[in-house]
Amino acid sequence: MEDNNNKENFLKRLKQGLSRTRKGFVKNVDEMVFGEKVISRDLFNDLEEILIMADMGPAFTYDLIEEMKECAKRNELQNPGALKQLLKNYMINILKESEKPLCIPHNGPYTIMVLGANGTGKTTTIGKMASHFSKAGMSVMLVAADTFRAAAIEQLEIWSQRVNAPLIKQKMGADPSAVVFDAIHAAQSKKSDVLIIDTAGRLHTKVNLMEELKKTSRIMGRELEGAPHETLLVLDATTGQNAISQAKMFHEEIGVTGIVITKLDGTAKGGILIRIAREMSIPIRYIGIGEGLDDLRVFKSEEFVNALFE
Ligand SMILES: Nc1nc2c(ncn2[C@@H]2O[C@H](COP(=O)(O)OP(=O)(O)OP(=O)(O)O)[C@@H](O)[C@H]2O)c(=O)[nH]1
Ligand SMILES: [Mg+2]
Repeated sequence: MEDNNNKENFLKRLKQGLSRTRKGFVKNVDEMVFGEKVISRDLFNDLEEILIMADMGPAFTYDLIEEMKECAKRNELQNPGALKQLLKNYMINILKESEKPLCIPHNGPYTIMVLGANGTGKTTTIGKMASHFSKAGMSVMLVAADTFRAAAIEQLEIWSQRVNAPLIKQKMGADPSAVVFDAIHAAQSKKSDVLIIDTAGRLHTKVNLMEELKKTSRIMGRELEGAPHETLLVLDATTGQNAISQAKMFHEEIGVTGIVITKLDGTAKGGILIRIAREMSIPIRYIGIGEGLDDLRVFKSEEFVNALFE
């Protein structure tokens, strides 16, 4: 995943993946900026509208425009091009705060409980992460704790075969806490480095879902100190504002330690990363830009912003 050839390929795909966000945002900024000769009040108004449309969020937009006005007053914005550079730097600075890659220690099993609303990409992300960790030389075990749907267990099983990682499962309808109980003991006896737990995105009610996730997390902590070491929330970028509400809800209920943002390839709402970074102080661990095994990337702020602007 990290060698040069792969890196180049990924950057190409990242740029391609972000093309819809770029078209809806950077292109507008470019048109606005090149259409103007001087920095004017209208320019700020136009920029404000573009930022809001790209889902950057009102807080970020307000701060940025204020900062730009200050710079303009100090004559630091000589031309609209300088304004674009300022925007880019501002985005990188905000996103940098959220750039804290997962660091897996050697004294495993390191347990990652994956949460998220239905269809956000949990199971797919788990498959990609398992492949990423295996390539880095770690032994990975997967856990089918989404026992609500038979298809969910089968889907994870396909990934487990694809990435050659053992799967711990029980029948549909089994208690997820019982599945993770087994899994933790299996991972300890097999000396697995990483244990990744897939959970349900939907139950009969939201209250049931939250209670079940809390219980699963509690049982893990009881069986293994510090577990789950990472509570990883998967958000679908195409859902824009909804992703923010989900982040707030899961964080309040369960406590989230890391975020993955998927489907950046299918949306013009890439600005959602800015909102997450600005409004939630939770690290963004990975971004997803496609359905394939290699379409997951450790989040790097500068790489992301550069890919967006190039
Ligand atoms: N384009 C694109 N599709 C993705 C990405 N990640 C996941 N998907 C697709 O999104 C769909 C749902 O993914 P799943 O992994 O099944 O989602 P889930 O959260 O496990 O869903 P439930 O188990 O039903 O809650 C699948 O068709 C995936 O292939 C991504 O980064 N880009
Ligand atoms: Mg799933």
